[in-house]
Amino acid sequence: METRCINTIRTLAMDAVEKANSGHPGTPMALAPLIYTLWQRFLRFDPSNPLWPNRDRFVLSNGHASMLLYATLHLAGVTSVELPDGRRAAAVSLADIKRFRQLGSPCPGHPEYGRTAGVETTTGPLGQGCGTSVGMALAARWLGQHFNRPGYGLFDYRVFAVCSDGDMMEGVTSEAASFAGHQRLSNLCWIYDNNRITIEGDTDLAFDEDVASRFRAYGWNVERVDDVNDTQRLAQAIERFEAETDRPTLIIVTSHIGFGAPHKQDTNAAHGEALGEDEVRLAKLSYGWPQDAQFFVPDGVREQFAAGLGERGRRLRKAWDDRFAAYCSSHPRAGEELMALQRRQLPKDWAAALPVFASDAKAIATRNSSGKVLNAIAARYPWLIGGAADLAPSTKTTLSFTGAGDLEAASAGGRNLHFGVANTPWARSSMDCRCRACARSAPAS
Ligand SMILES: Cc1ncc(C[n+]2csc(CCOP(=O)(O)OP(=O)(O)O)c2C)c(N)n1
Repeated sequence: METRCINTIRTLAMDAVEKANSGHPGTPMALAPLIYTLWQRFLRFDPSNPLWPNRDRFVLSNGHASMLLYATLHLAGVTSVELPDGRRAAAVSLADIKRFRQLGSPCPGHPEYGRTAGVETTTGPLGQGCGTSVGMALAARWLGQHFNRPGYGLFDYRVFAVCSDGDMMEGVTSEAASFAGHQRLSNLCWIYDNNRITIEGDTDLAFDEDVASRFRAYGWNVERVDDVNDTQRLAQAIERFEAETDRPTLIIVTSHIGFGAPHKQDTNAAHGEALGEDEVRLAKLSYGWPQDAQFFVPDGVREQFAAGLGERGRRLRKAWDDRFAAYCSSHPRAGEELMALQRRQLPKDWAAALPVFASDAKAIATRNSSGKVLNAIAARYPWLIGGAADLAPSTKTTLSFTGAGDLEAASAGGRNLHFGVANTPWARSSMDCRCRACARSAPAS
């Protein structure tokens, strides 16, 4: 049944790319065993409630392999918005998969946050998902530190990001990984698809660094799995990640792009275009699949996901809901705060102590007035966290009120984030980004 589920992901991806005559079949074909193992055996995620606050986050940083995620969201029965009769529609139906890459489809070429339930962040520009995942892991730890109370462990979710050779080449990935190591984010797991193929050909063209040594130097735990089809080894590596307590984990997995396609496996021809009818048939033959069937989901596959991921996620989410209800009785203020955060509402009194500056000849530098305003707001806005790329003394963005503190591994509930001299698209990612883009794309709950 495991093989059947994995091959269903592979063939749905191949068929969707074939129908669209555009997209990336090779990496979903290669990584199907990985996503199956991770989601089915480990991910704490309730398909019937994809916004449950303590869910594990899954990020596909190599967003071009989007069919890997869409096929899984479909088979796992992830639901989206609530219909008028209380039922919930599928986040990705089989009909949606048949409309892969078409205008308005929940299955765009690259995953887009806010368009498809179960897509935790927009990816496509390589490196971006890696970076964002660091912000997510930092947020998870902050939430735990801020909201957990004795007897009420509300937040302990993990963040998994799948990344590719291209991600590893991108500079932002290095910045984010270095910072994650510094912050000792043991709730963060990256899984690197080491297939040694990019668009122009073999990675030898441009990339011979020792990735494992680089990440060890960043302070990460590094695991290796020599064959992505060995789901036992994959599971063991993920278990070792789960046992880590003070450093992030990188799992380097060797895979074969276009796995099973006799003429295209291990070549860049499997990267970014439809395989072609004949090659698809031959790949299906190699899986023992009916060659003429398209978008075929065999009996038992959806049920298998429901019995594994679905059952585990439902149980965990329900236990969390009960715990949160009790938490709200014992700690009503914190409970309200958490609800406001989830709803992206500002605290009621956030503007109660705003300073007023006289408009007179004795001017005050705007960075100084800005710093005072920021502090006046932040003192009443517990989840306002920030930093300034090593410039806080200059930009006056340090939060200096009593209890603000630094956000470090040893003080994970702090408010000042020292992220160094970094480019930081990743720092903008955590739990309550209020930029226009995020506000626009907030998923319907
Ligand atoms: C920042 C950025 N530059 C370039 C691209 C275009 N692009 C898409 S995939 C890719 C590389 C593909 O190689 P790899 O990352 O190893 O993915 P795989 O072929 O294994 O799926 C490139 C250069 C991109 N998506 N993002």
